[in-house]
Amino acid sequence: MASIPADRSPESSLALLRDGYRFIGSRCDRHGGDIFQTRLLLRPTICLRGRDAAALFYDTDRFERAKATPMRVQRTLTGRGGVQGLDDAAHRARKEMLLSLMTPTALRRLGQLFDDEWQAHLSRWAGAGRVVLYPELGRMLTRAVCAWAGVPLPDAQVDRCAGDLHAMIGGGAAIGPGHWRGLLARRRGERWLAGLVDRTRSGAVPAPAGSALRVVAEHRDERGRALPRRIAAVELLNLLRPTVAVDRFVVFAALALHDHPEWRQRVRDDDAATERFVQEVRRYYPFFPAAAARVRRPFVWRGYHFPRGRRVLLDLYGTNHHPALWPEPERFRPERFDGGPPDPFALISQGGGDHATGHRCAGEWITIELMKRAVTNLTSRMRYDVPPQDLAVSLRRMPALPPSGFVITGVRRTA
Ligand code: HEM
Ligand code: MYR
Repeated sequence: MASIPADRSPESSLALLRDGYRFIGSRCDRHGGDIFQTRLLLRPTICLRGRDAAALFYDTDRFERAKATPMRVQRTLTGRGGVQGLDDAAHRARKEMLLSLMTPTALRRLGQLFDDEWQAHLSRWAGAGRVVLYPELGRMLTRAVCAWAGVPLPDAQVDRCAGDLHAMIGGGAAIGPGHWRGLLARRRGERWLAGLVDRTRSGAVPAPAGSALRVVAEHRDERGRALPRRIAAVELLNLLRPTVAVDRFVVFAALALHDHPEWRQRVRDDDAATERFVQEVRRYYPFFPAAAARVRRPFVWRGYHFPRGRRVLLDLYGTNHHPALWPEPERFRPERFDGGPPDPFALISQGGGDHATGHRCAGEWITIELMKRAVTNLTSRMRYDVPPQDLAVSLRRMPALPPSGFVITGVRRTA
C-alpha cells in the first residue's frame, strides 16, 4: 500500500492562516498530486482536491459529518446541532425541511424583496456621493431575508443583526477579536431566534404559513419530535446567515464587471449570459475554502489507505481552480459555462454532489437568484464610477473580500 504524501510540518495550523485559500493546492502541487496528509488544528488530516476527490468525498457510505467540522467553526459559523453535522436519516429529514423552502415561488419572492431593497437604496445612493457597496448589501440582504423568512426585524435592529451575521461569517477562520466577535454574535443570534421560536409555537408571533419561521418551528424530525428551541434557532440562522453572505459574491460580481467591462453589455437583457457570468463569479473568486468530513469505514482509494475516523478536507477553492478541470483556471471566462449546467463535482463553491442526499448547499438556488438580480441592477438600472481604491483580493484572508468593500461614486438611476 502506498503511503499518502506527508507534509513535513508537525502542525500546519499557522501555515493554513499564512497560505489561506492556497494552503491545500500549493501542497498538492508540491507533492505532485491531489492528496497529502498533515496535522491540522491538532488532528491528523487528509487533504484532497479535484473532481474524483469530490466524488469520493460526497460518497456517504465512506464519509460522515458527525464531529467533522473544527469546533472553532461550529462555535461561530455553523452552530452546533444543525444540519451540517447530521448523517443518514436524521440528515435527510432535516435537509428535506430546508429544501422544502426552496420552491420557485419562494425564490422569486426573496429575489423581489432584494430588488425592492435595491430600488429603495438606489434613490439614496444617487444623492450620497460615495457609497461602500459591501455594508449596504449586508443590510439590504438582512432586511430581505428576514422579511422572507417571516422573522420580524424592526428598523432599529437591522444594523446589529447584519453585524452579528457578518461576525459569524468572519469568525470561523479568525483568531483573537474576530473570533470572539463571532462567538458573541452566535450566542446572541441563537438566543434571539430561540425566543422567537417559542413565541411562534405559543401563537404570540404570527408566522405566515409556509415561511421559514413557521416551517422550522413546526418541523417534526424523523422520529416525530419537534426540534429543541436552540436547534430550531441554529437552522433559522442557517438560512439568514448565508443569505447575507451572498453580499460577498455580489461585491465580487461588481469587481468582475469592473475588471471585464465588456460583460456589462453582454449580460444586459440576456438571462443566459447573466447566468454564465454568475457561475464564473462563483468559480473564480475565493469564498468557502474547504469542506470537512470523517472516514466512516476504512477503505483504499488510488492505493492509499483511509483509516476510520480520519478527518478529510476537500479543497473547494482548489477544485474550482484545478487546471485538469478548467482550462486557464486563472482567467475569468464566463464562456466556459456555454456548454450547459456545470459538472456537480467540478464547480463546488457551495459543495458538490446531490442536494437532497448529501451536504451540498441548500441555498445554491437562492445564491444564484440573488446574484443575477444584483448583476441586472448593476448593469441595467444604474450607472456609477469606480474611484481609485484597494480592490486587491488577498487569498490569505478567509473569507476573502476586496479591502475597500467596493466604493462607487456618482450613482445615477437609469431605469
Ligand atoms: C452548506 C457554501 C449560500 C444554506 C454549504 C456548504 C458550502 C456552502 C461550502 C457545505 C458543503 C459541504 O459540507 O459539503 C455557501 C456559499 C454561499 C452559500 C459560498 C454564498 C453565500 C447559502 C444560502 C443558504 C445556504 C443562501 C440558505 C439560504 C446552506 C445550508 C447548508 C449549506 C443549510 C448545509 C447543508 C447540509 O449540511 O446538508 N454552503 N453557501 N447557503 N448551505 Fe450554503
Ligand atoms: C455560510 O454562511 O454558511 C456561507 C458562507 C461562509 C463562508 C465562510 C468561510 C470561512 C470559514 C472557514 C471554514 C473552514 C472549514 C473547514
